[in-house]
Amino acid sequence: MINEERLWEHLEALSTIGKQETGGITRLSFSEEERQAKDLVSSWMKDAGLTVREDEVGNLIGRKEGLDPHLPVILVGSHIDSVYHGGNFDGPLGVLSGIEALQAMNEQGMETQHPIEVVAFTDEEGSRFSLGMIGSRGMAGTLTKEHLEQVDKNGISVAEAMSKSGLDPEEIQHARREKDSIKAYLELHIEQGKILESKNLSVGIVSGIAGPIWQKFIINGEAGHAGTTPMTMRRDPLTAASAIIQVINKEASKTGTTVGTVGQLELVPGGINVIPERVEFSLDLRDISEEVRDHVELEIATQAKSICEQYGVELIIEPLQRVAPAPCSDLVQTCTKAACDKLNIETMTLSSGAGHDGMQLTELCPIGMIFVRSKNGISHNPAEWSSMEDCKNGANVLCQTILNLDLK
Ligand code: HGY
Ligand code: MN
Ligand code: MN
Ligand code: MN
Repeated sequence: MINEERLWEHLEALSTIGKQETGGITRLSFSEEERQAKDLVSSWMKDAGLTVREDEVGNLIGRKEGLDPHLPVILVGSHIDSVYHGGNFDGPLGVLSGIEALQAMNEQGMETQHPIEVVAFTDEEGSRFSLGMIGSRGMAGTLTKEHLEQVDKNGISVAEAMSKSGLDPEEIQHARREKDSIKAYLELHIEQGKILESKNLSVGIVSGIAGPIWQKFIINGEAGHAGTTPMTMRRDPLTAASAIIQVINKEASKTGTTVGTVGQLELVPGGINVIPERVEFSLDLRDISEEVRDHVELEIATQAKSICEQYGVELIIEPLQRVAPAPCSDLVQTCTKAACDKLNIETMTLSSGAGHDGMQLTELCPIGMIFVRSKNGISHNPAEWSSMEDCKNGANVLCQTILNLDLK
């Protein structure tokens, strides 16, 4: 059905944009690299025979008309922005497989009743503004003015970055889709974990997506002279922070399903002979159960407060994002299973620890995901890799699932 050589060539070509000398890809939202990537992907959408547009929040959308234009859209896609020093497949596999599926349909003269769209969502990762999923929030109509005020590490806001890339932040509400305008959203993505590999399976069907809480912990203490300040007379925020980070690790490890990560840490002023004045670190806390996740969050916050009292330092916990875990719809899972059966591809159902754009669309339409095996489960790392065979299987399942959804 799909042309795996062409898909592989596109994956390799896209992976050259944002390539870092030190390895991996850094392609941040509203950056020059992302603009180049969008131009390249847009040209492939046109080659596939799709009409191409960019919506008011920068989502790049390719559309294949259906025989009945009044029917809701079947939406597929993913993202082409990356984390710092990320891999070649996280995001691009879903966008390029969507284009490849529609190109194969057009080349083989396959018509569908529903119009089909493939989208490259803006800023899924959140690497630049510590928010994430800006494009899918825009499509869901949940992107707020506050979101647009969030700044990157150079103090540039989302709104400014949007304006610089030719978008008008005042127009974002026009990206919103009406509830009955999308029949279903389906994303092909690498698993970014080890389960499919451990079962020697190429493709998986996602049952649900764990919900992330992102917070910034700010601890204010008192800068001082490393040599003249006795240990008993310090208000050292870094000592408190290190105790809190141990609590995060302990509490998140207790449930067996929760994951807690401190990915960013900054201290001020950062002198070798200066007791720090302030420490900031991030918390990424997830679980497939919202109740379990929120309980762990409370545990961490309670213990963090008492640690800071003990060290005589001030604690501020700044919320960055909070996304509820998202179930994948039976409709999409059933259509995906039927596609695997038709293609004779053995599969399994598994949950996603990683967040994805579909989480923002659950109020708009049923969502579903297809996973492709990740070598050693590695992702958000230059060593991220999936085989051409597995990518071909995933893209064929995506194509067949679209056709199955079209008959529903
Ligand atoms: O953070 C995530 O789970 C995803 O890679 N954006
Ligand atoms: Mn991703
Ligand atoms: Mn990612
Ligand atoms: Mn995603």
